[in-house]
Amino acid sequence: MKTRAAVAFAAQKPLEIVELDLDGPREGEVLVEVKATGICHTDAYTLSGQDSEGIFPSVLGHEGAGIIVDVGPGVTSVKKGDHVIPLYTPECRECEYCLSRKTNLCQKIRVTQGKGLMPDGTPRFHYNRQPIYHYMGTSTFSNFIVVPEIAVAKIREDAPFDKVCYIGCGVTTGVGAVIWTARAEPGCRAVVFGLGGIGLNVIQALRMIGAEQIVGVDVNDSKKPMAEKFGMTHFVNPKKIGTDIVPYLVDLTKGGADYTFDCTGNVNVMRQALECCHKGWGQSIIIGVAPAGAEIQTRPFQLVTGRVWKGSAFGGARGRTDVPRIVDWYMEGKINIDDLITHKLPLEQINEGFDLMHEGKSIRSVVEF
Ligand code: NAD
Ligand code: DAO
Ligand code: ZN
Ligand code: ZN
Repeated sequence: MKTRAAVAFAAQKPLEIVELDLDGPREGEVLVEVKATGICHTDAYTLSGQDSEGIFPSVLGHEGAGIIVDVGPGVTSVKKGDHVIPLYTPECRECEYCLSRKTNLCQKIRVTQGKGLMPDGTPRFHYNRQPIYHYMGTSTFSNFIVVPEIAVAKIREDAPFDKVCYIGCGVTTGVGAVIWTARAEPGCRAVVFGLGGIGLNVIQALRMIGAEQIVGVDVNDSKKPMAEKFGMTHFVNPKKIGTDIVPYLVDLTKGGADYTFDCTGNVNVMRQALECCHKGWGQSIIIGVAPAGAEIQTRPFQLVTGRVWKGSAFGGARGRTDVPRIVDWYMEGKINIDDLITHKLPLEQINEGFDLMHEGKSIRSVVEF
């Protein structure tokens, strides 16, 4: 069949809208009609050429929602007509990683996914008979995609695609870091560094679980009103306090935070986030993705004295199990997604969505097919 897609033919070049050939689903695969997709920093990072795993030409996009329109042989967990969110972190429920119950990083299709291929080692997209590679196992900048059944979360049918597509990455990353990575408890004190799309989702999850204090830190004062709307109780702009941020935050949180979250990707901020944790038990969760080659630093005594440094990918969420729960939380009004979708665009204007993100004018732009 044919599908309309925004193709990244080369790094640092605008995406081009073309019609691709798409092979149908094979054993264990499903064909999804993508209804809406968000544009995330990671798509821009790969398009910039800095991503060592970036492959061109490819169809980017990893934050989508849509409907299954066909299934390949042997598919049992989903069927035609099901509403789904594609998962860049699949959940096979049978690999060593899934069975460990210690991680959400299912490895069942990791090798081929990293090469931009389907699990049988071939691509489903072609253009002028040349292969076009998949991206993060999802490629949601295409109107139709083929993905393994272990890489879709079945969701309720009354959930609006143009909102819940954001659960495909940003919402789950922020909300999940609080719920599944930190396992933060009611009454805790937390500091969130970076009040962009990810930080706001961390904040609303902290409010949802009943955190006592939610301190937001950002170098940009304009982030304050939205963060307050999402549950931030105190705002700190490090450029305006006139003193070292770490002792300032330790004092503000009455001895250090129980949980801190880096949502900036800046390694100096990651150090501050660790060091303003409470002695003896504070946990710092790294969510931000640092530039290629960057390294983190601290004095080991920070860890000897009980602070814990952790990372979180896709919020520690097991996609097929946890993503439908987050969709329910949205539908029940427990989390707010609507205010985070600041722009909606047709596929033809997808490059404008990237511009809005680079200019800091959007929280999330969503492309509707
Ligand atoms: P964003 O650019 O919208 O927000 C970042 C915020 O950090 C901005 O408000 C900016 O003003 C603030 N900031 C920058 N430097 C700062 C500093 N020195 N001190 C305090 N605040 C500072 O980005 P986003 O969409 O919210 O994404 C945040 C990070 O999360 C990115 O690095 C992204 O790649 C990463 N991410 C990680 C995962 C994961 O699974 N771990 C998934 C998605 C995104
Ligand atoms: O299992 O090695 C692996 C791959 C894990 C990929 C997790 C990626 C999460 C962080 C990148 C930002 C995603 C938008
Ligand atoms: Zn993303
Ligand atoms: Zn697995």
